[in-house]
Amino acid sequence: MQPNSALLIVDIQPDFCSGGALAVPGGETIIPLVNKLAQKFEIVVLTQDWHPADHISFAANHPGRQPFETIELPYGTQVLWPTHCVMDTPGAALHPALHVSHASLIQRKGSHKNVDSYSAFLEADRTTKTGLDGYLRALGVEHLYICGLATDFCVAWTAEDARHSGFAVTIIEDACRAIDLNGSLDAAWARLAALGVERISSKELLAAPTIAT
Ligand code: VGL
Ligand code: ZN
Repeated sequence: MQPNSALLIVDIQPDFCSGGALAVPGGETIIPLVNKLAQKFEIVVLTQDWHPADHISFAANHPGRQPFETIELPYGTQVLWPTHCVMDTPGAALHPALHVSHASLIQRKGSHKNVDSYSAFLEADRTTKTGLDGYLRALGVEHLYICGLATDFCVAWTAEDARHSGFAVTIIEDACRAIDLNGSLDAAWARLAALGVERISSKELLAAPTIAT
């Protein structure tokens, strides 16, 4: 691989896997592949969805509201989720089957009570930065490969913001799984294509002697 490429592994946590609070269908099935892909990269960053129990994105914190309904917040429309990835609970841990010891950074997100953060770069108010942009730039990263959960939310929003920040972005399609809520997966792919986000299969990536940048 070229040192100006990095792998970003999004939200592989028990709450997004079978039996979890916000299970993404087949979420855990990508983990062996993600472990293998990570070996191709010198620079690997993990993200971790990490909410306080009173987080604004939880339906349980809006009396009379049900999970998967939407509400309007000062920063826009917010999907109300089942309570998930509450900081310091087992469901919020990095998944125990994930073996990426050489990852240099764990970027947490969604920790501010009043704002969600699907993106690993910019919170849902579209103003508050996580700092990930500066970290990657300081390492000389120009091309981001992204995999993880969920394709249509945290992977997609992260990929969009990465493009807006000027990175080349490639999503490793079969190393992701989607929630697919009311057509969210098709909508996400359309937005990503319009921004010039590339898609690649893990087979293609693993076969490449070096990663083209
Ligand atoms: C996610 C919904 C709420 C994700 C996180 O990781 O895609 N989705 N929080
Ligand atoms: Zn969340």
